Amino acid sequence: MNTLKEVDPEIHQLIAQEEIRQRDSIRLIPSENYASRAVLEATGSVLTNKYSEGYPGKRYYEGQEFIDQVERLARNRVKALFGVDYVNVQPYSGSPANQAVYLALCQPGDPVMGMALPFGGHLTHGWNVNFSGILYKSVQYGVNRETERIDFDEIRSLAHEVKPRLIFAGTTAYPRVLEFDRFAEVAREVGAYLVADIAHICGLVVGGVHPSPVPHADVITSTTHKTFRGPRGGMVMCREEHKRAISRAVFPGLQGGPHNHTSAAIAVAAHEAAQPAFQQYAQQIVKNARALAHALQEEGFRLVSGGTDNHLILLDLTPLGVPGRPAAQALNRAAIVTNCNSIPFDPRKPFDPSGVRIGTPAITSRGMKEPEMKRIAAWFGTVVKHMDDEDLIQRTRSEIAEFLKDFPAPGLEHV
Ligand code: DSN
Repeated sequence: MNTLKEVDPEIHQLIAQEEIRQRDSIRLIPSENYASRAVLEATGSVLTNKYSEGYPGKRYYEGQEFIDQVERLARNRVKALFGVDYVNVQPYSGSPANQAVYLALCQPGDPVMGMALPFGGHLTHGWNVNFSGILYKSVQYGVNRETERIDFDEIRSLAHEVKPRLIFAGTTAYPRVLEFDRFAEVAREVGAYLVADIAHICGLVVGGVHPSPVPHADVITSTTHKTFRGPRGGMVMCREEHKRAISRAVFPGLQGGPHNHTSAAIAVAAHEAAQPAFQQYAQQIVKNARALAHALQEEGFRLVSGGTDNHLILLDLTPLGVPGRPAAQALNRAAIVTNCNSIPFDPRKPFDPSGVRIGTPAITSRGMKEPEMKRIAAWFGTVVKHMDDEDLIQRTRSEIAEFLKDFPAPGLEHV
């Protein structure tokens, strides 16, 4: 980044500081990761200079001979990874990908169903302050109070009452397997489209450690920067019958020119995800999450739903008498980065919730395995139980800085 340093030392300095922060912390936010150097290079390439409204072979501007090849490669590689009929890599991120689905399949005012945000859904699955809850008649489902798992009896009875046009199956804070076959059964019964939003679990599906939605869902959306380890971006996959509606919804329905640098980086990430090492990576994410969950239980933490099947753990701090936000802030001071999060039926407010959400994608990218999960759980427990002991927090931070030297983070080559 020598040129940047010379031209804009202020921004250079901030990027360098952020890089050091990413290097020197245990990053447990389950939706974050470390993209590879190759993905970062494609993202920072001259493809950012080109406009390409349209699709490969049918563009509105000239000069697309290389851009068309880039976008075709991205699409074909993702198609091969998932075994789907059609892939669109143009959505700017996950929310625009979901917007495209509504635009393609629904009319404003249509009934739709998705998981409520406080139960682990996403804003775009019909939450009331989001376009999806404002423009559509959204009915939300949650989880069962006892099991803290998705309750298909509830979903079925709601779906029969509401007759939704589409049902979203997707989560951002749910530690269990998403049973796409059972969602599809309900969707079929009521004549709804099933939309699987696999943003969080994309890499796990590719790695074969989470069931694929492909045989069950009409449309699949995802971000590309979470477990998939690509650039910040989005994609929509669908069956042949929805290809035209989805592609028209993305462009010209919602967007102008695609971000070609992002398409290229998605192609690179798909290439990396096709290597055998990626399967091992995905398996290790899940093994690490189980090991971390187990070690945290031994530290006395209550885990929502009692454990995890995927990359994510949701902790209820109520039994410790500690709210989520100050705990997450104390952890951050010790260089353990998490986010506070609502738990199912949370009596506290979303901005000051009872839980903390963590996950293993980023630490697994650094090569950590089960023994490291025990150490992380021990530091985690110490900090949360002694949140006001700043000396202890700073000592923990120093120990963590030493520990991290053995686990270089992919992509961070400037520091
Ligand atoms: N913001 C993402 C997450 O953290 O889960 C969801 O899009």
